[in-house]
Amino acid sequence: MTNHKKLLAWVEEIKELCQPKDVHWCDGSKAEYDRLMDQMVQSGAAIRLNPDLRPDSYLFRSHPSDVARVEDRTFIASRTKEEAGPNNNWADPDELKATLRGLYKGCMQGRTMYIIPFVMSPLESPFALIGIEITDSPYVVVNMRHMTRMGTKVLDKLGTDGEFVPCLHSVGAPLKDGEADVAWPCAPMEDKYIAHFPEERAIWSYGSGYGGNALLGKKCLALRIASVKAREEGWLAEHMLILGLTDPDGVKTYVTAAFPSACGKTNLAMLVPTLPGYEVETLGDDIAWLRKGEDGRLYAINPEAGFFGVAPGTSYESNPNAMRTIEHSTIFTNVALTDEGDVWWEGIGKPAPAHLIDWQGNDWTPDSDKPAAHPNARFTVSAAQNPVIAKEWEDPMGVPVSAILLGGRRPSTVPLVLESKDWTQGIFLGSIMGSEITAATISKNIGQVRRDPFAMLPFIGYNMSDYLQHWLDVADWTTEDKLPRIFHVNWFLRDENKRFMWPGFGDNIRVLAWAIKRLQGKAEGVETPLGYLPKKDGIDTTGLEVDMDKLLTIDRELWQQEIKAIREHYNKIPRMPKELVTELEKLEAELG
Ligand code: GTP
Ligand code: SPV
Ligand code: MN
Repeated sequence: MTNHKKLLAWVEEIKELCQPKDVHWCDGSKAEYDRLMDQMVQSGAAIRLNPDLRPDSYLFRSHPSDVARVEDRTFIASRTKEEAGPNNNWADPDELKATLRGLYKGCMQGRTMYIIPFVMSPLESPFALIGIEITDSPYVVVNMRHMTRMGTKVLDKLGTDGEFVPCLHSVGAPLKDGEADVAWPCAPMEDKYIAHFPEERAIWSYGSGYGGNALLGKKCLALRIASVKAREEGWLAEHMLILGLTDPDGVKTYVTAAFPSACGKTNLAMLVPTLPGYEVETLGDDIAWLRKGEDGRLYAINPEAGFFGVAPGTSYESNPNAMRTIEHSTIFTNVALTDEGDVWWEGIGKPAPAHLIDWQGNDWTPDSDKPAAHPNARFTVSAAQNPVIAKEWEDPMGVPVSAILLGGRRPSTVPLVLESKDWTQGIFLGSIMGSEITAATISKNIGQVRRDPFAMLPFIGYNMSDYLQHWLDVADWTTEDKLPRIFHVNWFLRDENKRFMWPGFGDNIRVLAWAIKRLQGKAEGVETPLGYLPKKDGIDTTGLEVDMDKLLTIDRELWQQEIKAIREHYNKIPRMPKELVTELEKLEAELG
């Protein structure tokens, strides 16, 4: 097992606090995974899907109150409120710990405490961050096996005194003697806490079993804690996909893209181009860590090992590579179950069968007025199963990035694509990013546009003004020619009938192709106050019926309203970096 004194002492402390019925150190093996799945099928927590249709795959249904990240219950407990910033819920670390200790006391009674040694980034990467998640959820264990590199090999790497981030998780549902368990134990909303202690680099999560609330390597460690570390050490931890794009000349370019939750990262990362001669390969679909390499360029690495992807809308037409990835050995959560024992969801590309069991376990027919799958239903699967995974995706040093895309869901105002004139304007475009809120977070305001700088609003572990300054400072790390170029995209413009004006998905290659041509000096841009737009025929639309005039407009009236909204957003962030305020003033003078 381990002789790591600090780890053993911590495990002992948590055992005493949480009082589990027993303790299991996870070795990360497939045998262990299978055993846990068998137990969960036995207990009714999991359903084994029909092995002829979906081999080695399982369905879980969460409690209806525990279906997504809980931003209102997520806390950054830095020493001061100022360090957490206006973008975070702050709590005094000592007070929060006292509250949480009260909740953790005896919280694992009747349950097994699992110890999951895991690493974010390939084990051998010099940038790897090791975490130890203690959890009372076997569902978390099996998900972590797909999403991270985990098990004994991580303990070996940790040795007797290696550094690790302690990640404590409980579903917050102790079992009394003889009390039967429920399929998805969790605590009521007001008792849920996703707590981060950035100074001491610790994560304490209580009361939720779902996604980023519970798989603590992902948003909690690889983004919130990592972003704090990154700022101190001079790198970036970002909510970005990483893809490799080979053009018809055989030139391969690496691109990252920051889109908010449920805004198209997984889809773009696996895109099947509709333009001949182009090829896209995946390196990551959700998180990128960016560092300066020896040659002065920015290198991106995906710290994760799997995909926790949105199921609804995923079909052989929209995202064939995701569909192939999840043909076997996949965990599904909150999708619908067919009578044959396979999965179904809205937008899977097949009409709904006459009968299904919906995500809450109830009978469902096409007459039902509720969706059969929850809008934030997800699949968990190992990235290695993706047929277009890049062979270099586990390169311990990462890949050099030539372009960064920013984007969100904007039904109007923001054109299909823009290129920033320079780094500062690019960071400005990142700072004003807006997007409709999606079902990836529990919110009363789904569909409303909110400002989500760099798609990191829920994931920056410190003050947003310092975060934006950190992005501006990247310009001082290297020379301008080595910095990635920054583009802003919007796949989600709608016409007066609320229909999408851009086909999206595989056709997004047409925008990527323009971006690559810009890098190569092969496409002209039309200068606007917001950056360069493509020329009228700059984007290859062969075979499409689209209104490029509308897709590439900067409407003055809409932008006057937009600038007011941006001003309000800026006013809510004290200490906004001066360079960005100057950018806004320029825009106000030119468009306002
Ligand atoms: P997270 O995992 O929450 O971070 O989401 P993500 O950014 O990876 O989003 P994902 O690719 O899973 O897409 C979310 C939803 O948007 C799915 O229902 C997709 O079908 C839909 N979507 C993705 N790309 C496009 C696009 O180009 N156009 C349109 N109209 N919808 C898209
Ligand atoms: C997101 O919400 O951005 C996700 C899903 O990628 S979760 O892991 O729940 O954060
Ligand atoms: Mn995400």
